[in-house]
Amino acid sequence: MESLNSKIDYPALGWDASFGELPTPEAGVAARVVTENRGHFVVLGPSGESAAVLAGALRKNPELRPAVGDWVVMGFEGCAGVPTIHRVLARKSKLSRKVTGRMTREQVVAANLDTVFIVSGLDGGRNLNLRRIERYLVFTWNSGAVPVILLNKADLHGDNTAFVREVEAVAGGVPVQAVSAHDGTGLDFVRSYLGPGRTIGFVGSSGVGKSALTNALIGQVTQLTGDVRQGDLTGRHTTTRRQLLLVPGGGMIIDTPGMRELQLWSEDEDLNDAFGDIAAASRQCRFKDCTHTVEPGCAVKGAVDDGDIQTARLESYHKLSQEIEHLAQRESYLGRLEEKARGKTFGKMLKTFNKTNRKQGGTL
Ligand SMILES: Nc1nc2c(ncn2[C@@H]2O[C@H](COP(=O)(O)OP(=O)(O)OP(=O)(O)O)[C@@H](O)[C@H]2O)c(=O)[nH]1
Ligand SMILES: [Mg+2]
Ligand SMILES: [Zn+2]
Repeated sequence: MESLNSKIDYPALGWDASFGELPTPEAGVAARVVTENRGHFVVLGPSGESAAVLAGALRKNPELRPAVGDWVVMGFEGCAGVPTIHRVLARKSKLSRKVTGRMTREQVVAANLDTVFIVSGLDGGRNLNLRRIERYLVFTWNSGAVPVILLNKADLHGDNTAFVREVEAVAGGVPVQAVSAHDGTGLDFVRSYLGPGRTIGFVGSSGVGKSALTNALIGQVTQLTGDVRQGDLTGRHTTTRRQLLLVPGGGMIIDTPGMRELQLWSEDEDLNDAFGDIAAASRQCRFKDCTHTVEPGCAVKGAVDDGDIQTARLESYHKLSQEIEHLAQRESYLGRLEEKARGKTFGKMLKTFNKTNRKQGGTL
């Protein structure tokens, strides 16, 4: 029997050697997650786009669940021929944040991206927030995908050089490009990251124009944008679901809803990637474990005094650093709790075992 897997152009959809061999027909069919809505998935597989459901094991464990952009293996044994997703293949990159609220859990925003575009809007000062860009850089460096910064709505100004320079100062070498979804400025730059098999993603606050850029690159209105005001949309995010879309010339875009609150799921390493200037200066601090707050001989504070690093940037670094440390503490605390709980369950098991055994004349 010819494998169903051979009927689609997997490489064009982003499949590469890092995902291993395509599954044999007996093992299932590989497909890519296009979107998800309350446990209902849409995947792109050999029969085009289709609905898919999760196998029980994945439904029960949030950590095993697929995200948009994931490659999954599905079977057709389920009810009425709806494919069942059995497992998620190891990701080559993943954009993760902490779930909102008090829970300490990872939420995978999108998977298997090659490039993540951090989008800001040039409409008024409110959206060009350097501190927010720094936060998004730490978020993106963690993903394993390459970050690029886009300043959208360039059509609102004659000359955007000053904006680009201002952002370059906090970008740590990440490219910064002024673009416009409306007049097409800079779109060729974005297109240079697309092409068969390449997946890009747009992240950033609500209203910066992620969906407008998506539409401009696809060449037709696929995504609803903020100017389409339907009574019940007012005051809410226009895009409500993450979605993978095919670009006619090759490549894919994952459009995401703006995040009201981006809580990090990152590590110190990501912070150093995003704050290369501070990381470099810190190597000259007198103390190896310098916190760049009160220590004498702190080269980072020296750089601030010299005007090489802005005070606001160092403050931003401290804030994000504390957030990452707090997250690490919560994680290890929860890990310890879990261990304890497991220990307790084991203790209980042992007790029951010994009780039954005693009755039968022996203990462990
Ligand atoms: N002037 C100008 N306006 C733009 C541009 N791109 C987007 N807009 C406008 O900005 C508003 C928001 O655009 P969207 O594409 O919906 O923004 P979004 O980032 O997708 O927002 P969410 O889906 O809510 O996260 C709309 O009114 C767009 O018309 C641009 O390049 N220039
Ligand atoms: Mg949108
Ligand atoms: Zn220091």
